[in-house]
Parts: sequence; structure tokens; C-alpha cells
Amino acid sequence: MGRKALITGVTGQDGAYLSQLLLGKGYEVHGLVRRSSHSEVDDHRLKWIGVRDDINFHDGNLTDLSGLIRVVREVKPDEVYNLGAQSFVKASWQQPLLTTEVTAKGVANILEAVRLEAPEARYYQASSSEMYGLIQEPKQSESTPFYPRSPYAVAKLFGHWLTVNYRESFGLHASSGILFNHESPLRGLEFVTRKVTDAAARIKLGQATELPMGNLDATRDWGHARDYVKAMWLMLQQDTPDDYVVATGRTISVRELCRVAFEVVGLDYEKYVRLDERFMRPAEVEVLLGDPAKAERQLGWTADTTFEQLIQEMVEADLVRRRRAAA
Ligand code: GDR
Repeated sequence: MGRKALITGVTGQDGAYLSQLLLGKGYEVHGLVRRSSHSEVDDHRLKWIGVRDDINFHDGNLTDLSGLIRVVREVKPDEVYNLGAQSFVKASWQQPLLTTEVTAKGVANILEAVRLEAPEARYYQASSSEMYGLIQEPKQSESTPFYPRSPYAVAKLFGHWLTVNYRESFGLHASSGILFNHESPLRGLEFVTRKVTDAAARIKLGQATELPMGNLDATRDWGHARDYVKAMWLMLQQDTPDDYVVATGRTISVRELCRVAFEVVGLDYEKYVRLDERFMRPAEVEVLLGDPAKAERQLGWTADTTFEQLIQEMVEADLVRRRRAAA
């Protein structure tokens, strides 16, 4: 019998890459989806990656415990990946309560559903490098103290510690992956990498003339989502649950991101990028740099894609999409 995985946030970037990985390993993949009266499942990423028709969808919401209990009871998963969240940091200042409901309390709901209906299942919690916020060490590892700088990061910290607590209190096989920024052609347009690669493509094609940006001096440790979902899976294959930093160990500024993306299309970013207050944040995370030594040592994981390869792949995908849309 093949193993069964339940993924919350299956329609997101990581949900798409993780589904592809698990299907390739012979898993039966189940995904939790939010449906509403006016919209069907947002399946464009799953279609893009070619797995849409291989996933079993279940209606549900991280804010609804009884629905989660029903889905976990029906599916009886061997592995649960909690990737669902209000994940855009900037929006968390405008919607702190929604962010708390989904990104923090949602973790309590799904952990309860797992504890009650599938206590033997292995659980993955999508924790975030944003929890380091105002960094307390130049290179952040599993032992670096946290200092969240947004309602989003505060909510993620709750989810992280609750996962640790359920492991220690109830013996759940619950692991938390502290993932640094991970990007791909499937990244939402609101996030900075995709915003920049899409703009470089549009400007190259004559569909835009400038790119309004926020803080160009912030630096991030950027990897490829396709590499990072492998780390999630590896965590659940270990005998003992644990917490792991997943990162590349290299930090790059937003300004350098702009330079590299525009260089792919042969343009000088300085001619197009302009500062726009609307994209600044009330409290900024200036620098993030992860230390993936533990994941490398214990999971045998490495980040295979370089930053330059990642940005090139994203710009090329955006050129194709923008050309097609204009045709
Ligand atoms: P982040 O990602 O907040 O790190 O969280 P994002 O791409 O939104 O921002 C990265 C950095 O770029 C700066 N920036 C801008 N950001 C956006 N979105 N738009 C702009 O115009 C812009 N200009 C500058 C930001 O200020 C910031 O410093 C992501 C999310 O995926 C989280 O869910 C996840 O937990 C973390 O990564 C790891």
C-alpha cells in the first residue's frame, strides 16, 4: 500500500512542488482547499506543474477544527504537511487578526485534529526564518534566539513552539522546518523576487516602463522551493522528529536581486527601479542568513540551485508567460 500524505496549502507554491515530489515517490496525495461560492479551487500552480488531476481535494479550512477532524479521519494520512498560512508578511500589519487565526491558531487546530484522529501520523510544520526578525546572531541556526518583527512572524512563532510542545507533551512525530525564503516561477506576484522577475520581463517586452520598490537594502537568504520541499520530506523520514534550518548560507540584497534579474534580459535595473513608500514596512527585517549545517549533516540535504540559476529560471518563465498573455 502506498503512503498517504495530507497537505494544507496545497494550492500554494510549496504545495505544488511538494505534491510533485510525493507523487513521484508513489504517495497518494490529499490536499485541503478553501472553496467559496464565487470561486473554484485556485489550481493554476498545480496545473502549471502538471499534477492537478492527481490530487484528491478536500474542502476545509485551518480555522475550522471540526472540518479538519473530519478530513483527517477520512484520509487517515501517514504524513501531514501544514503549509497553509496567511503568508505575506506585509499584509499581516493590515490583517493581524486574520493572520493570527490562520497562521497561529490554525496550527493548534490541525495539531489537535492529528492528535485526535491520526496520532501515529508524522507532522511537518512550516516555520519561518521571519521568526529571527531582529537577528540575535549573524548566522541563524536552530539555537539562535527568536525576535519576531511582524504580526506574521509572531503568529509563526506560536505555531513553531506549539509543534515543539505537541512533540514533547503527546509524543507526536512533529517536526518544524525553519525555512528561509524560497522562490520559484510559482511564487506569488506580491513577493519581491517574483515582482522583480515579472517586471524585468514586462519591461523587456515593452509592457511596462518602471518598477516601484520598497527597501532595496534588505538582504535575504534565497533558495529554490523545489529544493526546499525535499528537506520537508526528509524530516518526516527520520526516526526522531526535530527542528531544522533550511537555507543556502548566502545572503543577497534586494538591490542585487534587481541587478541580476534585469541582467538576464540585458537591461540596467537602475534605469527602471524607483523607490515607493507604499512598499516599505512598519518594522523591517534587515538581514537574514541561515546556517543549514544541521540539515546537511542529519538529513543529507543540500540546496542544489544557486541564486543566479533561480532568478534566471524565474525571469525566463515570466518572459514566456508575458509573451503568451500578450499574443
Ligand atoms: P519576506 O518576503 O517578507 O522575506 O517573507 P518578501 O519577498 O515579501 O520580502 C523580502 C524583502 O524584500 C523587501 N522589499 C519588498 N518586498 C516586497 N514584497 N515588495 C517590494 O516591493 C519590496 N521592496 C523591498 C521587503 O521589505 C523584505 O525585506 C517571505 C514569505 O514567503 C514568508 O511567508 C516566509 O515565511 C519568509 O519569506 C521566509
